[in-house]
Amino acid sequence: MNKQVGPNIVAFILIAVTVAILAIMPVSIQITPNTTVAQAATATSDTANVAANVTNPQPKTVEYTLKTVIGLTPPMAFTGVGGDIDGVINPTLTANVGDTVRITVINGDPVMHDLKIDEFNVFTGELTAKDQEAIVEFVPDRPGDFVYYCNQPGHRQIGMFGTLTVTGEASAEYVNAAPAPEVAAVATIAPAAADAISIVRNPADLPAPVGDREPTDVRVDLNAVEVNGILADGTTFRYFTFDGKVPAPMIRVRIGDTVDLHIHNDTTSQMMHSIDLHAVTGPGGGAVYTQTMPGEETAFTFKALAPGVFVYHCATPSVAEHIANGMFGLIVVEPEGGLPPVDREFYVMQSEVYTTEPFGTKGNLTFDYQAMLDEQPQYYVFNGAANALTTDENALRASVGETVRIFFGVGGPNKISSFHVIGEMFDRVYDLGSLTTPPMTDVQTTLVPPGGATMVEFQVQVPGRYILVDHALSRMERGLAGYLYVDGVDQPDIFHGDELTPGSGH
Ligand SMILES: [Cu+2]
Repeated sequence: MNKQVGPNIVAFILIAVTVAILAIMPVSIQITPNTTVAQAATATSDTANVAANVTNPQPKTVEYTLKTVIGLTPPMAFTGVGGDIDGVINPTLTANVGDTVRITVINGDPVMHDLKIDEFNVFTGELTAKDQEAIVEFVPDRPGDFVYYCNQPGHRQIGMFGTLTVTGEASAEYVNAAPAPEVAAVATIAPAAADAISIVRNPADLPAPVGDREPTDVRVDLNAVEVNGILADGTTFRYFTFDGKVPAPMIRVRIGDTVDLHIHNDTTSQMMHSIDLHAVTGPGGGAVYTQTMPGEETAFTFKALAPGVFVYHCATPSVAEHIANGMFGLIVVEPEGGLPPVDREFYVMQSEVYTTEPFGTKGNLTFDYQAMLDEQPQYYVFNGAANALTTDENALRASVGETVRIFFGVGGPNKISSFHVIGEMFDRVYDLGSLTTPPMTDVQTTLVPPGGATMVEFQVQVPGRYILVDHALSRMERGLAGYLYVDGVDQPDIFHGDELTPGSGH
């Protein structure tokens, strides 16, 4: 087209011709069950599109329907519904530049999904209920292969994506568009969730020792439930939990026990959940048989073959996300004859919380998937929340002369803990949670890997406040601390000093 002479006149003629062509076309021609050519009203509404039509075919409306599917290969995907793409997993969608592309997305399960195409600002919003539908409509302005995908954490990574192939020439509008000005993102933080509950498990909340008994059958029921929880004072976060607390309930059995393990996923859940117990000998530690939809229940049995302190966790993709959001606990398999008796037992687990907003931000914080991939948490926590075990309600308590045992595990998902109690040594460390290896004695700090645990024992001999930390002490500034209060009479032969800071145990 010669742009030197009368572009307005040329545009007018083109509009007229286009309108004339459209006028003699049926409003809607069914080409395939899934592809409709409709009157493209927008094509005549501005000259830019008209210019594009010179090199591109007549704009048409292209319709596709995609349904989410779980449990095939890949484990999560979109499947085509109707037309040429019927039954095709993650089908390639095609369109020309200038076409109106209409995609209907049906949620095929009660798990939260969506559909996004970054380049065209396409987003269905979150689909939370089974059979919920959303329709997106857009006009691609440039050719290329573009990815459509589910934006829920981990879903794209395990297969929920496909290609939209656009052919033709880029529209004049796209070619001539000035670069978009950089707009600084304005962070908007939602107010703290009004229904947020404490998700902190009290460290004294653990089952009684198994003791000396014969092997038996044990049934364990866990309920996966997603809740708004209190992460810090004035700060809330969406947690994934087993039974509403972090860590999940300690499971305590004996070697030789047969465990009948049931996972129920709460009807209010928006995710699948499952379980992988490190005490299990079998596929996925149970995860293969327990991918559980909201409102459903799964079960499997296993025999506890080895004694030890083992981590268990949700193993639904993104596994790291489900762990970071609170789905982990310990299963203690006691040896024959049980564990040596102690005066106090405690249950403490460390994990990281990945939020978009910086540490200390008030309001309802959002999970940051990229920060998790980068292993850059904002919070480090014992038992689920910032400084959770420093409160009067949840601190550890013992008396002078008593022997304390701490089952300590790291959910992670990513960071090793250098577990230490300020003001004490561990008399015994059952390193890496092994109960068949003789314990190390007189240890200051012990390493506990993600997905690992330890059992430490020590006698408390001097009253005061002791502080549980990860001796990577920067993490104390991000919420990682717990108090052990020891009451009783002073022991000046062991420790004597004039207290400078009231209440400080070190
Ligand atoms: Cu889960």
